[in-house]
Amino acid sequence: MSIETENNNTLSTADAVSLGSETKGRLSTSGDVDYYKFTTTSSGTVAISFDSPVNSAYYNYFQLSLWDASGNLHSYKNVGKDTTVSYEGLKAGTYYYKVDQYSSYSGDQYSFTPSFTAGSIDNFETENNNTRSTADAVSLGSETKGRLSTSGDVDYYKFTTTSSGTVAISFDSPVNSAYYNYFQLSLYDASGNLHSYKLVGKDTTVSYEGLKAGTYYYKVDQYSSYSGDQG
Ligand SMILES: [Ca+2]
Ligand SMILES: [Ca+2]
Ligand SMILES: [Ca+2]
Ligand SMILES: [Ca+2]
Repeated sequence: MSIETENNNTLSTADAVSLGSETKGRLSTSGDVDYYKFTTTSSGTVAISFDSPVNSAYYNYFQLSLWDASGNLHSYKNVGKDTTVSYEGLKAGTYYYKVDQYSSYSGDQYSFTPSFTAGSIDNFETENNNTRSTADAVSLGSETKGRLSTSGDVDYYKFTTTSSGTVAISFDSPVNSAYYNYFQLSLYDASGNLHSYKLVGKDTTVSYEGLKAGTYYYKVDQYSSYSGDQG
């Protein structure tokens, strides 16, 4: 068990923590920010069990977020009670776990324990993939997982066809809404010309017909509603 040391309010002053061991901290004020860092030696999933000093299903006292070594946000979750978040698709490296206040404030002690499970990340997006030039290459016929880290995140993927034809992309949505469009799915050609787009809030397969052989870009971004869950 270890205890945070202030000031740990920035990435550069983050407290180093060990995988598999518990760390305790508290938000000294509503403006306090606590950064922790840990390093994984192979790719896989880190699950962080957060032990909250309050137990509310309605009020979010804490925002828990994970950042990579370059400062890219992986994802965040707002919580008011004990919560375990699994961060999948992490390549080996250093990560930052940030705890800060959300809409309500508790200055009582919290604790968290990160645990690591090694695994392949071949089918996960890699941030930053926010432009066509940093698009993740994906294979036809295989599944890729990603998430919108924030409502402003944009995820580009690219694939190449070797002959003319139709590409059908089956999108597995983390939400299921017939009324709200959480995602905008777009297809662009190699020159950045838009083929078409579709607004969706549930599982949807779109067939893009009449494509000539070449490289295409598939863009996933947020539309009118936001879900940061994995899709
Ligand atoms: Ca603190
Ligand atoms: Ca702090
Ligand atoms: Ca993303
Ligand atoms: Ca992205």
